[in-house]
Amino acid sequence: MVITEGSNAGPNLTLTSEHEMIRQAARDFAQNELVPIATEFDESGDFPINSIRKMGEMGFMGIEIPEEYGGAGLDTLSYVLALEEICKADAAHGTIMSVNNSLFCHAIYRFGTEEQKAKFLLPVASGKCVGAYSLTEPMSGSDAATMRSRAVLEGDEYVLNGRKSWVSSAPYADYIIVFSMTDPEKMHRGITAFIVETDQPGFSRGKTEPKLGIRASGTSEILLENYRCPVENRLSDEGQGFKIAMVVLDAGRIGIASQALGIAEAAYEASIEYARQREAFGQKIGEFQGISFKLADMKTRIEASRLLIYQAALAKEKSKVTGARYTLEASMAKLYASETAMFCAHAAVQIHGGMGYSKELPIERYFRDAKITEIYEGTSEIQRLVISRLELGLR
Ligand code: COS
Repeated sequence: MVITEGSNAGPNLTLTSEHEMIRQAARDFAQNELVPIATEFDESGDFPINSIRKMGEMGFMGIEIPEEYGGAGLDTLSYVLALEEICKADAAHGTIMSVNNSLFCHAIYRFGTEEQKAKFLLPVASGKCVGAYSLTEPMSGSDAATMRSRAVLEGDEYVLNGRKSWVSSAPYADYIIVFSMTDPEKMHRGITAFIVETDQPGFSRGKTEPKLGIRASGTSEILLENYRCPVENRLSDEGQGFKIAMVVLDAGRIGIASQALGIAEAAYEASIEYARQREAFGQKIGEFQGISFKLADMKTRIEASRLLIYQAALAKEKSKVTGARYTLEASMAKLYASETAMFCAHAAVQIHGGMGYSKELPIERYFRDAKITEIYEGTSEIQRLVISRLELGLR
């Protein structure tokens, strides 16, 4: 992205021609391939494996991973631009893409050994296999350090036992990064990350969640019953799991912010179109201030979200060189963009009136899909906690 001196309206933030090309490629793919199937998959709740495979062929499943490890070798801005376009068409595809890129590939690329990269990153970043991430448990959500699952070292294998919940992509995932307690007395410093292969004995899937939105993204429990994980599949050292989980969630939150932006834009564009056409009391409804002010607020919040997301993407890019954390930027982007998605989807339903409530239009889907962005990968309350602690110097 190039930042130049601009008009009275402020600096011009101009995308490079390469970024424009990536955005256009993602937009064309999303509008041509995903828009036509989004409603069908939302209704069935089936995992859209065929279109996910196509996204892999397009390089969307490991955008920031170097080509030698199966990825597209692009930067974070390319990732957020592509993800926004995918989510504008269908947020469920976006969830699968975000989890694959931010939570699985990023974790293995950043913390994995060369052997782990060859075995797990290459197939997942290229989109041939699906990756997932599992931190949450039935009694451990926001309070991630209180997990009950256990991993006990026996010879050169860890024996994993426990129940993990709300694992996105789990019904289809080939590999899942699972966080488990190796030393409960050490609390968060006793958590370790493991790469679990879902075709091995001791691994099974529990109930699939009947969700309000992003219904095609596939979310289930996973059960580990004496699952034997070879030491070479441990990600980084014992006790590093909580830090890995948090570092990876920083990347994930930029992804969810981009997803939220895509949903907000879809809701906004449909609303503008409707407000231009629909008439009431002898005029276009967009001419009523009650509607036009809603549209103004939607647009303003969308553009503010975009700036926060680009700022977070640039901070992440910089961190590849400096190693500096971008927790603050990621949390602010996620908080603001997800609340913008909810605001815009809510306004879009209202602007469309009865048609906004009908399954004949995708507006009600945007409304259902938007809600999760305020919940997963850290609720809005957790983002406020993270931001305020950092600003107050408490962490
Ligand atoms: N990057 C690197 N390190 C981080 C970090 C980050 N973003 N956030 C925390 N840490 C480190 C801290 O530096 C601290 O390190 P030390 O062990 O060296 O002291 C350690 O992790 C513990 O941090 P903290 O004391 O802040 O942990 P808390 O238990 O208070 O919890 C919150 C922190 C609540 C922010 C964390 O548990 C969280 O993000 N929860 C939400 C989890 C979530 O998003 N779940 C959804 C899962 S995916 S659907």
